[in-house]
Amino acid sequence: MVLERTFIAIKPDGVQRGLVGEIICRFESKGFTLVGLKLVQVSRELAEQHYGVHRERPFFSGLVEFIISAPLVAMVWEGDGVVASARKIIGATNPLTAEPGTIRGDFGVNIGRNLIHGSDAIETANSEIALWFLDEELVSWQPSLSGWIRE
Ligand code: IDP
Ligand code: MG
Repeated sequence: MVLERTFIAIKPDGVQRGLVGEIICRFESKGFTLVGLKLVQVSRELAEQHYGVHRERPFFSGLVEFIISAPLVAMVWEGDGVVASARKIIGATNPLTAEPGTIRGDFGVNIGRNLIHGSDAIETANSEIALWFLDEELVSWQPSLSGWIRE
């Protein structure tokens, strides 16, 4: 397995609903390593850039307004296969169809309030990490438990 990094954001609804600890816990308990973390009041420019691929979609303007409406928690998580695994932990885009046991499946009921973002591929992860974090904001470290988490 190749050690990967992915960009995860707890959206404003997750922060407002007091789910930051619960959501971080899902990734920590799984065995992934937190290498970047900050609370951000996002600018319109950053939100539009982050969701640029959806610019032509009908929900785009509402999505940008939502993302800039209150602080979000931006994170980078590291681990074997973390990009695809994080998407599984997060669950399907629509919380109503997301499986129980996933973050969206356990805590959400509406596609416009689906609590969390996770990069959808390794290249996307790399560009999102570069968009949201400066190099010096990311910390490479070896958890002392790592020998009990991976061979
Ligand atoms: P993803 O977050 O699971 O990758 P995408 O299709 O990339 O889902 O959509 C990005 C975000 O846009 C979703 O997480 C959600 O917040 C929002 N979104 C997607 N589809 C809709 C919709 O039909 N109505 C409202 N918001 C939507
Ligand atoms: Mg997406």
